[in-house]
Amino acid sequence: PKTIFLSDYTPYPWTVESVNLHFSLDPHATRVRSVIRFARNPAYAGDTPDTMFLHGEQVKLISAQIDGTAVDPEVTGEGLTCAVPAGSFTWEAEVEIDPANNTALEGLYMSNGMYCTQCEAEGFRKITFYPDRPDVMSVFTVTIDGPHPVLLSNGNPVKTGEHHAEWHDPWPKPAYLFALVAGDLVAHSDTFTTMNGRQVDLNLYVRPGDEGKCAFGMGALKASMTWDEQVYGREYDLDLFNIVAVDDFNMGAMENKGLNIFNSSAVLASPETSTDMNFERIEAIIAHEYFHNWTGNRITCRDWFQLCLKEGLTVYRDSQFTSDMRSAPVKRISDVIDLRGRQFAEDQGPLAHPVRPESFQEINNFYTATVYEKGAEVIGMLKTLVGEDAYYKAVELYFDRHDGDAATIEDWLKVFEDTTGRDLTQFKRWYSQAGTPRLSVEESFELDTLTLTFTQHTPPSAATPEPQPLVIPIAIGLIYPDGREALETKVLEMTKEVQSFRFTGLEDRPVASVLRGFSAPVVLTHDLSDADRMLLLSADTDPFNRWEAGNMLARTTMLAMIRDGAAPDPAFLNAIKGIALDESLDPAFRALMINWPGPAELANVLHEAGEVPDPEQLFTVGEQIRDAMAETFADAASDLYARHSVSGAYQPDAAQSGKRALSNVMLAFISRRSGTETAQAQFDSADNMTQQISALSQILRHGEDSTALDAFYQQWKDDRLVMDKWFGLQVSCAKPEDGADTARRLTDHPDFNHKNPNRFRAVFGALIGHHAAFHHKSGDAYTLLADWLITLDPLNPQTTARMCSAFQTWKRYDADRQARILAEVERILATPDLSRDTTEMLTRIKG
Ligand code: HT7
Ligand code: ZN
Repeated sequence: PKTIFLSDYTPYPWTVESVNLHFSLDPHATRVRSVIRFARNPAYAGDTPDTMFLHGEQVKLISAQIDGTAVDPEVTGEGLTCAVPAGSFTWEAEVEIDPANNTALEGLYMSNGMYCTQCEAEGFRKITFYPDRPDVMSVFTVTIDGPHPVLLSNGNPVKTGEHHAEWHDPWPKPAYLFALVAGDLVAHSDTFTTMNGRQVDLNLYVRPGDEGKCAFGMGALKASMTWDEQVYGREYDLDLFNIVAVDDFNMGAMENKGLNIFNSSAVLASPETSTDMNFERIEAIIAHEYFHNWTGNRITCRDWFQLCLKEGLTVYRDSQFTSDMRSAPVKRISDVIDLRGRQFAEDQGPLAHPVRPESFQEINNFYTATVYEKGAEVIGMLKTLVGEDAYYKAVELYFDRHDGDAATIEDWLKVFEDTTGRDLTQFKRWYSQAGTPRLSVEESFELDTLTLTFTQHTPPSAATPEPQPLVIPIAIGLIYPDGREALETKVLEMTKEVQSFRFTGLEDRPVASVLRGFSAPVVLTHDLSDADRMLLLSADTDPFNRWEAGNMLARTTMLAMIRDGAAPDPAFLNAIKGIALDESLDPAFRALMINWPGPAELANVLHEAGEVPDPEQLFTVGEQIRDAMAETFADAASDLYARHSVSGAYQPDAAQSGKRALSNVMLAFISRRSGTETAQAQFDSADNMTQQISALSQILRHGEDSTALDAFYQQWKDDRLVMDKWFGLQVSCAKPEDGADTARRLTDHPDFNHKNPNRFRAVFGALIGHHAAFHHKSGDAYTLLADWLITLDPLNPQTTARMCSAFQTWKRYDADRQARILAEVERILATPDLSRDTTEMLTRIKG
């Protein structure tokens, strides 16, 4: 496979002035006619070539003309090459494609009888021949003939009839933002009046039967539109904003201009079928895709190496939105848990790459936690360094200066340099260096002065063999032993490998609260005593570091159990109980405080310390901790459970969902100690999915029979999103030794369909997420996953390749597990005609 390098970028020799597309829809023989007006690109250095290359894959060329004269281009599996005239010219072509056989879900494909598209990153080339690169932007007009009542494309409708529609999108866009949908759909409609008084029609199109699951998504869309006006001054720019829900989709959603397409799991919600976590995720994804209208669509990426320009910024914006809509501390803590779990694992393993990668074989493999989540952290650091006002000024300049552009990270950083006068040369290393920096801090105290000496070190990796020091914003505060704050949050700017900061005029030796709010995505080593951590746990004014103190104590406790068989310290367990009982605190925050580090986090910590994690032992220690917690809460769990049970109508808001989170942790403690009676009662009376599924999970873990599981199936067998939960839960709740068998048995179930990514992920995502089951010493789970990846790869390379990341942590484990994983990786790699996607992932994982 060919490797593409950032350093090889050159502009396309032509600009595309306009694109007219006509679709005649047919499941196996859709015809696409294109009329594309090309002109010389003044930004192209050198003579314009006399042949033109257009991307095209799996499209059959029927006819082609240039300026009305038939031409006969040379066609390969990747595109076509054709002689072209010197100046402007018009390319016309007709091609045929086969959407019904498109199981890769990229390009134009069918899902439950409905046509839909997915063009990011390089799917448009599966629709017709085109310069399919993000820096080629054009105005699209689209006509559609098809046997469906609803025919949609980007922009504003020009004509819409029963079997014919015409759409015009006035905003120049790259082909990856093109979209088309045709189906027998129903709309949930509303309107939004923008800050300048323009009325926008809003529609959420769904399959008949799903109308009752639209109201929340529509509300989230309107809230996002208002928020982007109020916080970033961004107004929507078309007369219409459409969202379509589709069942077969590789990712969460796609920000096509004016026609967002969503995985139905990322938009459809009702109290009876969706959990609180589903509602929160849906709200965030709707916001994310909507925010892309400015950060991604109006200003797009010059090339795919700049992916973090739109994704990092948009993730940052959606996290701001969620913080504003819900609880900022809870959002921050949850984001950091997620970052450490997914992004750190990536950055510390064989798949490590910079936020802006410098080479790739398959761009679909780079929609990663590093590009998205570390990319968002980099924006957060920039904001911390320049301050709130300068941040918004710089972003305003970015919108003014680059509206309509295909931009780069250099453009992004330049607006910050121009508004603040700062030199961001060193800061830019966050975009070019892979690896998680390690930051350690040493303290010394003399008279009234505390000196903090920080050392930074980024471990070299294949992607970055010689890392250089980064600019690290370190937010700190100081707390006196009596709990008073000695210093409010202050941001230190670390630029050197080793750097000291002094704090004078102190009454007493304080405890330093370092990296408040997790102000940089680093691994911090700070040798605090347990007593110091206990102080921060009870008195830190920074909610993130309060949680972090508890998390570090929990880590230490579990590591001591693993290493020395030590019993957990009752004082610490009681301190956590004290927080759980503290009614002055948000229940959602309290629920997070009771949460102990999971086995994947512990495995990583052990690996970092040069030890080999034993998944079975990690599982046992997790069980012991849950037993100890259940004992600690023996006299309080029932009362806390009852006090936080929500009465009245279900609301998916932060207040109610926090209470449910806390009460369901108590339900777990009760079930562990006293059996499943309370869980069964909750299951029987539940009027919402959060309560029903939490109860079911306790019944599966601690109960004896499958009555509730069967009842759940009977109740929900016609709801595909709930059935995904039914599949996943059985794997998550299985005993480690039964995990692979449970997953295997579920793949034989008549409702299992590996072609549907949601169902495939329900089973195998759950298996991968069940650490002790996936890494069971038999190696059965490795083999089962490999078998199914081999089956799925020819049908859907994108989803297969993403799932391969389950194997990225192989080096952490013992020689036997390593050998078993590597054998499966080799077996997959030896499969004839393995996709480029999967080949690249596994080759990188092998190292
Ligand atoms: N920008 C989108 C990324 C994307 C995608 C979405 C659906 C299917 C395949 C895809 N490949 C890339 C989604 C986002 O970040 O908002
Ligand atoms: Zn995005």
